Amino acid sequence: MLLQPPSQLRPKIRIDSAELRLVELKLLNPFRISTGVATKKTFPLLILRSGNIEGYAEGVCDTLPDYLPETTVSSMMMMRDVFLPQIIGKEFSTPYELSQMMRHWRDHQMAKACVEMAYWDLWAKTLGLSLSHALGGTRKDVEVGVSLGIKEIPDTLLDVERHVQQGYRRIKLKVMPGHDLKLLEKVRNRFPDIHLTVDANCAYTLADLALLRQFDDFDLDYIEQPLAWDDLQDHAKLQSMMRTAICLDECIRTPELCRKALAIDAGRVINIKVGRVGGHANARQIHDICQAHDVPVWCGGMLESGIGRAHNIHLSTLEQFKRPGDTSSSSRYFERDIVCEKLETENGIMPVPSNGAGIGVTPDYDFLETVTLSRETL
Ligand code: OSB
Ligand code: MG
Repeated sequence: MLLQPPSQLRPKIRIDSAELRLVELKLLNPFRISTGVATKKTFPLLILRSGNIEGYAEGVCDTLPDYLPETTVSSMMMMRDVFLPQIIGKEFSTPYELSQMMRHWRDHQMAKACVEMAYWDLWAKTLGLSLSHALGGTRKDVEVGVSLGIKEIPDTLLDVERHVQQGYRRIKLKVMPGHDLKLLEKVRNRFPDIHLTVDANCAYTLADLALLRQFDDFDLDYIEQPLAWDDLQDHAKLQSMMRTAICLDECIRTPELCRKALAIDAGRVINIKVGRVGGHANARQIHDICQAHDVPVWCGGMLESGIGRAHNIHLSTLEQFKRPGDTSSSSRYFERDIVCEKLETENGIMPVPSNGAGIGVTPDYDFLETVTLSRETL
């Protein structure tokens, strides 16, 4: 990527105004993970305006701090009261400049990401580039898998079967204590050849070592975030005692944490979520650190609408994204999405959205109006 873009890629872009909405979409199916169940997706949607160009992004925060500490309220507050007032009316030449403005504030990665991502879209559109190209990506489409929420085992078997038939390239099962080995045994017996992974969302501790080591029997591509969201040390200990690769999600929130994790072999695969790590610049830096360590990465998801999903797909076109991502078809999540374009896979392949420059999708403003809970202009 263009960490120091040449002068022709440094247009002065003045951020004239911002529109911050809170949007709510009903999920087609409840999504249960070890920390709880989601029946709807409530998220901040940010529109940055410069002249007649609009840049879009969505926040990946949850209503309550059950994935990471950030919440919808804290994220909206940081954008409205801190980040947006710092950038509106100002000119930026690159997303790195803007990212730098927010750097000294601690944490709030999801709020920072939302602001930075909307600017990436503006920047790429001003340059007439697809976001993928602006980020340094090359692929025209990306491989995807699915993340299946916790259900009764027979229902999960049907879920797996349906998605394998649809051609998804990897099946990820959510697990938790009491819902793990028996599930894996049934799924593995029935589907001996699929790429299979599990995600515990921090539900275990090292006291479960004997149990976790039995996961080695199921030929998993990796086990995602078995231990605490703020841990690296115990993951390193667990990795040293398991054959299966550990994939880190929650505990990688900055490039620094990624560097430290790889230095102690706390994981051998990294799930990159652009929202979790504070934006595309950090995502790209984590990507580069992993590339230097020959550690594969893949793009995670947070049940995003078409705006966040499009950002994720563009990011996934970078070289080190060597495992299928979680950016599956929008129609798996929502009856109707807030963008005009379809984001659908065919045989486990998601095309990079390309309706114009930037993220390549456009809001369906009429529908968006009907699912907007609040809206403010800054
Ligand atoms: O841990 O990857 C996760 C959804 C919400 C919170 C955390 C996670 C997830 C998913 C869903 O696994 C991925 C998706 O389909 O968007
Ligand atoms: Mg995860």
